[in-house]
Amino acid sequence: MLKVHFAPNSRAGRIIWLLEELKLPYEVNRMDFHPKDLKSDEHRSRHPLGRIPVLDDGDIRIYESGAIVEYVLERHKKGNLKPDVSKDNYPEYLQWFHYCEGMVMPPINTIIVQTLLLPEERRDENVLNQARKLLSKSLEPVNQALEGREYLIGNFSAADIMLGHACFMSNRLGCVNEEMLNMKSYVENINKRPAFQIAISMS
Ligand SMILES: N[C@@H](CCC(=O)N[C@@H](CS)C(=O)NCC(=O)O)C(=O)O
Repeated sequence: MLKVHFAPNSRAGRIIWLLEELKLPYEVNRMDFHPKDLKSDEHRSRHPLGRIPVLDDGDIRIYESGAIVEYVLERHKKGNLKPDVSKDNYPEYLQWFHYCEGMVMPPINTIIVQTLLLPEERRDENVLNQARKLLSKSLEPVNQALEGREYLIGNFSAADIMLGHACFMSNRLGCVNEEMLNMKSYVENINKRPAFQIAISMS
């Protein structure tokens, strides 16, 4: 059985969301989003940096949320969350899938560090403002791509599980401004999916 090493309010939600969309059976090792769990020897033996998500599939262990999503889609072929390589929307799918960790998550990470993780005396308002600006800029092309579309490549796909999750987080951090109408309705579309609800309400 697939086993997800998980903590709430994290990218591990992407994996739960994926497995729920695909209706694949899985179990969860729930940890607290806290160094006592994530930086424990036990968890560092799963992920050298003590991060989540990590997936176990029998003897196979894999980390990096995007790699896990790809792995599950290929090894447990089920559902229709990835266009075939011959399809016109395949390049778009790849682009948005990777745009998530490449362009959107770096400023989100900085915002979380600067608002939640660092003690107040070490926070830097300039770094925070710069990250907020960069995040808004990174979201603009996503907002444009969503014009007239319910999901990133039209139909719901694993690109939404990656980038949609990051858009949801951006919105929760107050970084999707009111003019980004497509993004606002995209986040609502995601929020309506039962599999997403299971993933974000898991604690
Ligand atoms: N690029 C990695 C990022 C993994 C990552 O940084 N996960 C965060 C949770 S969203 C984490 O484990 N943070 C704990 C820490 O930084 O100590 C992925 O997509 O899996």
